[in-house]
Amino acid sequence: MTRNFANTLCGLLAGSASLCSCGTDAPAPYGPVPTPAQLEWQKMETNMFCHFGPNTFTNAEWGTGQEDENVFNPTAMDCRQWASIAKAAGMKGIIITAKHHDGFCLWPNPVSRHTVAQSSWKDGKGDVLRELSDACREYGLKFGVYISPWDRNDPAYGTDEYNEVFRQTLSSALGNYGPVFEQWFDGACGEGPNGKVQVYDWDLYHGTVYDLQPEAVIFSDVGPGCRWIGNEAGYAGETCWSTLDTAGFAPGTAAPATESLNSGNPGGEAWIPGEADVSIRPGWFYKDSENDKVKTLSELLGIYYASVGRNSLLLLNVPPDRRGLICGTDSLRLMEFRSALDKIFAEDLSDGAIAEATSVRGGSKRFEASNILDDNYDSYWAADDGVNEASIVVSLGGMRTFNRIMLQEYIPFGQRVAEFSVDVRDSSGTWRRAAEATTIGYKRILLTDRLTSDAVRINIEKSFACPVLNGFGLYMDEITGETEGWDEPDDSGNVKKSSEPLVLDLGKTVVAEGFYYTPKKRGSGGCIISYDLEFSTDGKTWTGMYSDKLFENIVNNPVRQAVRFSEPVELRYLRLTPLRTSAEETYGVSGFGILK
Ligand code: FUL
Repeated sequence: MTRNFANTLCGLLAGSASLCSCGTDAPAPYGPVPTPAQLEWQKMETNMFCHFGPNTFTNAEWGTGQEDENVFNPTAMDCRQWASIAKAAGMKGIIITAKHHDGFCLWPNPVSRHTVAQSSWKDGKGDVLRELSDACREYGLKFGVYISPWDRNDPAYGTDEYNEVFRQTLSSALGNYGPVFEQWFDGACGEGPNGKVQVYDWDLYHGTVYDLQPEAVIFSDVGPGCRWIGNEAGYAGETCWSTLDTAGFAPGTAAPATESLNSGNPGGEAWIPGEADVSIRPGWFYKDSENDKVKTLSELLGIYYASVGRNSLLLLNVPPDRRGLICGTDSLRLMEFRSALDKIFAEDLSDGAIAEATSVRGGSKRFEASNILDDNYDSYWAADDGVNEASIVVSLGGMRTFNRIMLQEYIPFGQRVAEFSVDVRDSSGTWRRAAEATTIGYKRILLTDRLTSDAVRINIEKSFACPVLNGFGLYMDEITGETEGWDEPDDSGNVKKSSEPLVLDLGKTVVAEGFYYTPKKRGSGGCIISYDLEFSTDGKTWTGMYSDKLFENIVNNPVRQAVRFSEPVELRYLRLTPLRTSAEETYGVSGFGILK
């Protein structure tokens, strides 16, 4: 009790980078560090995105701006329903598309003639921002807004005058609905109704946000609060720095390369952590036609591990339907997602463990290794200055079986670790390598095989300054289906001729519940769009499973495609024959296997 209290106090002092009176000084911060608002934001981990507007009623993804205001007419809108679902799903905040590219404002924006006030919805008296911000407050959620600078409706778009109109738009949305935790700026910049492209005045926009909402974290391709993760599929890089170099870059076409956004820049000049935005459906806006394409539980878990588990926030879009409600399919999936996460992370198998490090800063109890095992965010292990390689052995006090290893760096002192590995000790007392990785950051979750061990060794192999860790956990995920096949972790996969089928030989007959195909990153080399799939137990007699089947949306979103069979099948061989590919002569492949 006393020690924890002392730790908390020291941690708090250390967090504000002051010296502590406990003997040895806390480590000096390394490089840029998060502001208090960025730190609070990082701890939110998962938030809900709501794309809602005229597109919901026209099946469009990008409205033209010419839509009649009366198109927006939700029949039973209830933002309390959105908030209660988000809360039950464990989300910490909701971000709403207050204005998408079509320019329609979900609140009565006095500087626009294209808003809810001009619609007959609620006789022009409706205000989605009012209802949602109230609902968020009631449910203890934070409230955020997406406001697109690109405006296909505003006649001034493309002129200097528009920057002033947009400033007033921001003021009206940010000044009247209470605290806004995140301002989401899309970098899109197309032509306006006058045929002209706008030169955005980002300094003016940012200044306006900070005047009204000093605590808001501003999202864009280059921050300044947080950054786009470089894809709309919800995955951060295996390496993911919260630091980014932004000199010479701007949101939109002048953004850094998507690799930089995905991985950040080691030693980057500014603290701009990643946010992975992804929709629970193929599109961002609700469409009846996509009700059967809501992401599966295992896809959502995969996204969670690849975002929150890789030092990024997850912003999961759950678009309300034409009634103005989140539909049953989506809310049910969210509840499955939450209960799966609760189940996986319910028991930390390192509870009761003992930790010892090769270096403890100043030999002080305040920095000892066991600090990574408690639940106090501000108590941490730190090595001595100049010690950039160190190990911690966590003794579990008995054999434990797990397949997820969670680590946290104490980011108030910056992000330091660039390479690390984890070993486990098996029943014969032999240490075996379980995982090797690069960055940790606020949170890293390593996915391993099922391991049974009585001790875990964390080896920090390269750190830009003495390592500082504050969290560790071991978990068993029995829910995410195991796979067998192959995946190229570094995406060094093949490019094959379109006429060449992909054949998998598992070496023995197994029961498969589906299969997966992963194109190369960003679809390089092209990807398979439609295909035939056959299976066989002997490699001679083949049975057709699918003919001319589509990988939907694969061209825009070239990520791993997981297809579940209607019933399990016994097979040893699987043959995927491309019928149509996005590049004429070739297709890329970095993964192909079965789902079990
Ligand atoms: C993109 C937009 O163009 C999409 O419509 C969507 O809003 C997504 C979150 O950001 O850049």
